[in-house]
Amino acid sequence: MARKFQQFGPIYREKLGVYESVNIISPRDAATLFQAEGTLPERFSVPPWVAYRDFRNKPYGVLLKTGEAWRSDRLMLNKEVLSPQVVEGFVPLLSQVGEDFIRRARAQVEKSGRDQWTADFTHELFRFALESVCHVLYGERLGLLQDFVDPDAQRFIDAVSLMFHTTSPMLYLPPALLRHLNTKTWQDHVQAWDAIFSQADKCIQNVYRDLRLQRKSTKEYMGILCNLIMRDKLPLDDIRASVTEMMAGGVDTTSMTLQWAMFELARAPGVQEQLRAEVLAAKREAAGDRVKMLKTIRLLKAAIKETLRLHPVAVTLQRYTTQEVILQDYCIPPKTLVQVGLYAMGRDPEVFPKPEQFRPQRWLAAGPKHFQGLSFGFGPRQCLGRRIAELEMQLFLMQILENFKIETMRAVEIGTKFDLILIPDKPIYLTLRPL
Ligand code: HEM
Ligand code: 2DC
Repeated sequence: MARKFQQFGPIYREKLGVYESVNIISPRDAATLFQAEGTLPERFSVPPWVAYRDFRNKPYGVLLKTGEAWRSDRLMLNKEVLSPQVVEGFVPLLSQVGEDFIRRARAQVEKSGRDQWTADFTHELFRFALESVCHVLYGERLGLLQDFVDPDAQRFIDAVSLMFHTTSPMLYLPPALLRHLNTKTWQDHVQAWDAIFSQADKCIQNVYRDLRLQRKSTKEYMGILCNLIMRDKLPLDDIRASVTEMMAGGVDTTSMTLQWAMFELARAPGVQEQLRAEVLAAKREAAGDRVKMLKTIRLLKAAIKETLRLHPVAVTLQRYTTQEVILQDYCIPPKTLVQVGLYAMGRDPEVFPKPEQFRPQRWLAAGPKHFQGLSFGFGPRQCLGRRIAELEMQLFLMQILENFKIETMRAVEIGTKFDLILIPDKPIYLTLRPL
């Protein structure tokens, strides 16, 4: 897309399989698009995901619902997943998982006998991310940061990666055709979703049973699922559909972003030291209180934004226009799919001077940042897991910086690959060295 914007300018039209879209890159055009999105925004509905649910007769969660059905589910979910009061309650749960990661890292350092832990952290971070999202969803630990990993949990992780991987070759084919063609990719895709749904169902059934048998202590935070069930405002099937989506959406997204963040910090030791100084000062001032610390670590938050600028999870954001929208000298008719080239925007020198430089400070400098930080999308349809993801990543990086120096062995250039979400095109080797 970056190349096409160069060739055709900031607005171009493209045909993708059977779908047509208008692609834009400038924050100003993105602003115009989102300001006209109304109360029921719709994005491109990933056809293989829709096809699977129709094939197996599974209900849609918020990810795929549209119209009023989407809105009523989403409003209920927002209260338990995004609202500031509830979100503060996630801090102890996510810190605990982070502490376990640190403990595990120390054990690995011990084991190496070389005062360091060098590895491709992909799978460690997948387990960390699944453990984190499950702790807030179900109020329970899976124990994935121990030496023995539950094979069911590992199957879930593998299924999510396979689900993403098999989506991209079928991305622009109509749902009905996918089933009809019955390719190997489609079969793998169905298997992957089957594994995702059955594993999520087990977790959900466990919580439901504990709740019925009053085995859940009502003193501590009981988890998002429990609270949704007890509120009794959403049918159980709808709760299940959206909780399954959150469980699946919580693995590759935050873990890949954390991997990129550590990679960038390893390559920019000066920035890493600045962040560490900020975190240690915050820790002293807040006497270790994580909720307080989170209010003062501005540069760390900027570093996460900066990571997502260079390495967004979503290559584009999309909306269907509901009315005529004027972008520069183009008139876009209603019902047009418009894509904001998030990856291309993050690397556009017109928007971000010296875009190749990892410089968290740019987010704290004076000047307009209008519609520049769009990594989680925008408005009522933005990422439902945003607050969970942000907190999880902030706490993880805080704890890593307090304990380890992050280094990278070689100066290998790592590119980006489209695997439905954007991921590194080769393994990233990182070293954690105790401070
Ligand atoms: C939607 C990014 C983590 C669950 C989205 C969208 C983006 C995004 C760009 C589309 C938003 C839009 O169209 O405006 C990210 C990034 C993440 C992340 C960058 C982490 C670094 C998560 C996590 C969860 C999650 C941890 C689950 C807890 C969802 C769901 C939707 C969504 C359910 C669909 C919401 C709806 O349609 O109402 N995410 N995400 N995401 N995300 Fe995330
Ligand atoms: C993929 O052209 C490229 O957050 C397409 O947690 C346009 C498109 C549409 C929707 C995007 C998708 C892209 C990338 C992955 C996203 C998805 C919306 C939500 C999803 C960004 C850019 C993601 C990863 C969710 C996934 C939850 C799922 C596992 C149940």
